[in-house]
Amino acid sequence: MPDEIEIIMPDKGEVFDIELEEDLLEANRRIAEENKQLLEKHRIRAIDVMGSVGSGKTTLIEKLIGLLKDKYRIAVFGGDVTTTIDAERLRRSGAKTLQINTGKECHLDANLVRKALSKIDLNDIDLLFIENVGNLICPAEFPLGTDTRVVVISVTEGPYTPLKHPYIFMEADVAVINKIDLAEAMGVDVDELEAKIKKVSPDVVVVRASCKTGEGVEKVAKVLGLL
Ligand SMILES: Nc1nc2c(ncn2[C@@H]2O[C@H](COP(=O)(O)OP(=O)(O)OP(=O)(O)O)[C@@H](O)[C@H]2O)c(=O)[nH]1
Ligand SMILES: [Mg+2]
Repeated sequence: MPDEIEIIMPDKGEVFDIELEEDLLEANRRIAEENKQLLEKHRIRAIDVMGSVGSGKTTLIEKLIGLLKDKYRIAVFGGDVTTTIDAERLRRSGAKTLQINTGKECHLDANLVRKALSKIDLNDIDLLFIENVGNLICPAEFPLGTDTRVVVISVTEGPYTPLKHPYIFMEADVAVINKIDLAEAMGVDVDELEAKIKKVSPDVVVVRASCKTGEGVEKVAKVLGLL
């Protein structure tokens, strides 16, 4: 039997302690800044992977780990509401994995990430992927202290995602259009989808991928400056 996956959860009342502060978002930003400084001090690249439910976040991270595990010492925090399904998958890819369960929150926050950071040896890793909870709204408002934010959308969400959820694209440095192998079946024009992303967020770097086949994953690693 493999070791049990370690689970980080808010202590009873902990979420409310932060909410009692005047400005929840400001409190989150402050802790995110502390996380960022801590990560910088240890020279750790940290990447927040956001996107809707089922867009391919875990698959992308799995593929990136496969590509990069000989070059970097990699850790992953898997954010999810209650399960360890993703953490089990990610651990099989060969990275040190920790699950962060939010309980019922629809996003990770800097406080939970700070807790998770305190559980790993920061001298032992170079690269940290944080899979956020599948959601296109809430994670945008809660930076975690990573140096880079990636949003993964898939063609199976249809052609309107960037217009309906502009904020997550405005927050992201890189947008991955995933499942391009299914574009034709879905009747989604990938050029148009990319144009919509650029319309709401002109500076975001867009990469097309099929994380299932691996197409485009190397390009994602390159634009992240990891290859
Ligand atoms: N056809 C196709 N399927 C894909 C691709 N990427 C991921 N999938 C499939 O899409 C499903 C969801 O992928 P995940 O990687 O679990 O998605 P996720 O964003 O991590 O999902 P949550 O964590 O539940 O939000 C799985 O069945 C994957 O095999 C792709 O490029 N093409
Ligand atoms: Mg996942």
